[in-house]
Amino acid sequence: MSDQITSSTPKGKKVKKEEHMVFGKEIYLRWYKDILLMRRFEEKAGQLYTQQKFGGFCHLYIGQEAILAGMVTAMQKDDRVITAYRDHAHPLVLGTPSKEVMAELYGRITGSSKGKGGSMHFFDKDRNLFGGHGIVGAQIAIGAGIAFADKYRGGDQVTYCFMGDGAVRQGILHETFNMAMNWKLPVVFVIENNDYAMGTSVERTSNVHELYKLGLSYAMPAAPVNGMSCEEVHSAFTDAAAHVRSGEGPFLLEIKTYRYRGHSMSDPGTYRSKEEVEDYKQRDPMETVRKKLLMEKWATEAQLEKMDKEVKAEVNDSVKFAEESPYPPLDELYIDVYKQKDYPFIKD
Ligand SMILES: Cc1ncc(C[n+]2csc(CCOP(=O)(O)OP(=O)(O)O)c2C)c(N)n1
Ligand SMILES: [Mg+2]
Repeated sequence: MSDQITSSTPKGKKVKKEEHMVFGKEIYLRWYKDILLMRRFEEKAGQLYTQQKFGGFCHLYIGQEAILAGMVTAMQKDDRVITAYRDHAHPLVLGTPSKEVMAELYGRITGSSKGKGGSMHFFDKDRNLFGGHGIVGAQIAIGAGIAFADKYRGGDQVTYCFMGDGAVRQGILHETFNMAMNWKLPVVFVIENNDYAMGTSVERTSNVHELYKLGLSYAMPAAPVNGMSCEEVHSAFTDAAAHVRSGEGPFLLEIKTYRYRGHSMSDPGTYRSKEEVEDYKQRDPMETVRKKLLMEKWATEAQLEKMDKEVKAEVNDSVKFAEESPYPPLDELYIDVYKQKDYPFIKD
């Protein structure tokens, strides 16, 4: 476990943590493959969006991939994931076929939500992905609700509830943290602190810049994590999930990360310097994992090149699949739409 994880509750109760996790060839290869898929898929999605092949919004996750790579190797299969609108990488890493993810971006019936969700609303029931939410902070309460349902049913699943640094300034975070702690809900709250909410830096939104400290007012154990390191992310998720599964209630992770691209595709990026972006790219998780694989002789340059080619081919296939798929037919319009027959406010 990373030295950075120094969490304790305000009462001084230390959180149990795994010391000195050792990682081998298999996990590094998995991280490399997962990061490659997320990155190549989104590089392509960015190009296609610019060419107006699909519409709506498009928020890329490029730069932040170590978070999901580290999460997925630490989680149990039926754990739950919920996030905001920067959500293309989540289904990919959880195993939704890339062609279904691409078709969803294109709004086609073969997409993972039958083309009705689009870029900001990825769901996959079979892989316990509960969205994809466009209202900043909304998923914080929904994530706690999922955890409540699991606890109520007596399950041992953990919900990983992702939010941005901008979302933590929403009031709903405080109500949710309080209730989740009170009811000891099985949820890991994950702040992906990429330093900006659109063009507004963390420093400008509040006097509290160390966001993990937001948990401490609710006696929620919390820890800062280096989000450019798959090892540190994996360790942090492992420890947080173990704490939650032991019945002790929520855990808060503040994962420090960075998005290389703009907030969305229409962001001129005038709020930050080129040097700042370059500085983070020097710590790029894909490069770090690649160097480790080569240094340990767990893979050759040629093998990594082959992996990259295979991933690019998979992404190209997903584009072909999406472009050849039809749009949802008209009679799909009212299917999967929630309605309540006795809703009292409907007037004929
Ligand atoms: C309730 C609400 N207010 C404002 C917006 C507009 N908005 C969309 S994204 C965003 C910034 C959120 O930033 P952050 O939580 O840091 O996530 P990031 O984009 O960095 O992943 C804002 C203000 C919104 N979607 N919902
Ligand atoms: Mg942000």
